[in-house]
Amino acid sequence: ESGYRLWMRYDQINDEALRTQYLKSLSGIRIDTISPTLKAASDELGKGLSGLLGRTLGLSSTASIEAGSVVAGTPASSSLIRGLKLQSLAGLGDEGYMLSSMVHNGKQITVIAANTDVGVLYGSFHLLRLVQTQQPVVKLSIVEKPLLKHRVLNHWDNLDRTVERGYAGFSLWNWHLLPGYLQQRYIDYARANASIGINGTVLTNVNANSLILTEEFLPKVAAIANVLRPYGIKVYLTARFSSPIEIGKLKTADPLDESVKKWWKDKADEIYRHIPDFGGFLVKANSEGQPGPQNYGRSHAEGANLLADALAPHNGIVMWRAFVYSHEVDEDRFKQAYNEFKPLDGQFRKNVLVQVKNGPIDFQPREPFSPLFGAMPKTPLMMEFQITQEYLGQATHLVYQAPLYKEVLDADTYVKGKGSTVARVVDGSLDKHALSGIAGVANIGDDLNWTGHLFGQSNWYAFGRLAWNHQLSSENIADEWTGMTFSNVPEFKVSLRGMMMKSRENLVNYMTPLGLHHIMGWDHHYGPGPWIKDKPRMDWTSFYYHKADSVAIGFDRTASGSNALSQYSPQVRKFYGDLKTCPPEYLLWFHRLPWSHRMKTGESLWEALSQRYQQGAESMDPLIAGWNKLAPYVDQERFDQVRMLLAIQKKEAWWWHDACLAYFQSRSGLPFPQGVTPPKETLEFYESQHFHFVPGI
Ligand code: BDP
Repeated sequence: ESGYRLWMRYDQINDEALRTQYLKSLSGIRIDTISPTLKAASDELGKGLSGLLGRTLGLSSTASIEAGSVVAGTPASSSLIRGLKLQSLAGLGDEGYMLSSMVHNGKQITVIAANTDVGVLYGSFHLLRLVQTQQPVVKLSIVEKPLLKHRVLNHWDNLDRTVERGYAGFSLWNWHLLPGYLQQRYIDYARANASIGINGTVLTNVNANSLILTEEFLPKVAAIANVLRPYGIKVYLTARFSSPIEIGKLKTADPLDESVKKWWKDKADEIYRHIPDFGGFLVKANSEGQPGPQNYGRSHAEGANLLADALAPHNGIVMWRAFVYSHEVDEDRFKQAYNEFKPLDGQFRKNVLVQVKNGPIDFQPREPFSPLFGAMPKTPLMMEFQITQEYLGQATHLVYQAPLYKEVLDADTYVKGKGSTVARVVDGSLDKHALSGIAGVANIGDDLNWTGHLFGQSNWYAFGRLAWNHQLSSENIADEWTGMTFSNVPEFKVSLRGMMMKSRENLVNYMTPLGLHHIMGWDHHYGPGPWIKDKPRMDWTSFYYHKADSVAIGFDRTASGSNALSQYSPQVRKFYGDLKTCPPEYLLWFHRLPWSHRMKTGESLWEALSQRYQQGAESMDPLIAGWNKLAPYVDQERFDQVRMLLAIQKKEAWWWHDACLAYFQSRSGLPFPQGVTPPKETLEFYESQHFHFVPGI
């Protein structure tokens, strides 16, 4: 058991009584017309229920309806569903579904109904999830529809199959063998995504290569799109802004130039000839050396609109990233995306979403929410989370990220009074946008278990579930995932939930406690590097963010410092700006404080910082002991995968502890408080560590 089957394992339920009970309600499947999507649904139901219930279920388009039949379809695909005249379908849109226990001609049946085939597919996965997690399937009355429209994975995959910030092997997309050879993995990827409602995927890196837009690659992209289509997944590509020059032989890529406009229009037409339901473009422009409209003195809006106009006739969208920070480092990097984008509010075409990273800097273990959320009411803002663990221990640390995602989604911007959460900005309900979306930078590669660390699967899963419904709790998502991936034994689930729920905070403690941020190793971002200073850009160093000296530590973002807090609404500004209310988790994000600063606990800042590092590193022992206790519930191979990685994680957690404490003590000059283990080696030792190979750069 390598982990390849993800959460779609469908092994027979051990408890015979339970199986018998399920078989009473789920004894055969009837799906009438078979479109590719309904075939996917019926295959999944057939395979899943037969596996779980240990009996091959009759699957038919003509079978008579018996007690226990599962009837799945839309009013268009099934005369039976049409005949039921289901009222709730009206409110379900084109992706929602209902699961209902009903009596039909005196027989108890289960209905999976939707307005569209993909709704039926989503409903089928929901029914399977209920059985996989051993929930009752009688008296069902479930109505679901997604809160967000575009639920998209972003692959940072290069055409040579390396993956930027990817720690799970090489890219899934085998460009060399496409379009002729279609791996089973593409189908399983589609199944996994459909099972959690992901409906789009950007195949290529945001640091884009224009070759993907040529006739050499488009047939390959079309082949992938053909595999994903039945599963309701649209394909998107990253568009390199200078493509008209690089592959179009034009002299300019100026968005206001007529030949450039025509080039993109023709390019869009060409792409849609290959892929009639192509989703659109994701663009990183004028950021970290990528070309963009500013090369021609044009704004981000002018750049985005150029592409939006080319895609509009085909109903494509542009996801334009707000991850920008300028060449001049005189302004706090925290403020730059807001400064550049806020003035453009209202200038984007209707088919543009501005895609904003969750925090103002870059996917740190903890960031306050980006102040752009709430600041651009006239523009739909798309959330960008990172599923791949660039700054969260890469593929060796067990970190369940749902709590991180939830923390951001549930944060209150207060822009329209209390309750103006980031989630409501993103789902469009706050400012009444029809377009809405969320993106997750994928952690998927060609490793046998897809994500490098088995628990990376939980983050892919959690991302999808929250993209569908951001109101779900992290605990429930963890329970679903563990039940489907490992075991439904209650003690097992409770223990694992506890371990998963603590994992992110533990990591914050051993990496960046009390609001420290961006203190990782240079370039590869592997391991600690709080000493990093004197690099070509100040805001790529660690020192820029913590500024620790013999007196104080932290980044003053209040009015006496960079005043980045002014980008938030007054309530948020006050909350973080006032030392009386600022939670310790965000302290050094917003305040520069003397080492002697008294925390609410009575400890000094130095003591608190040291203790958090200690707590973080020490948290590894209970985690390891906890996992070892779960051995009886997990097969050997997957158990060992996690066990070995936990040992590496423990070493690395102590490495963070030791290196950071050695460094910060060299600044504070203070003794380690009681109970804090002094670093094993000297600061020079930690600084001298070099790594010849770290994946994902
Ligand atoms: C940073 C990564 C870099 C990405 C960049 C981005 O270090 O590899 O290209 O973000 O999001 O997190 O564009």
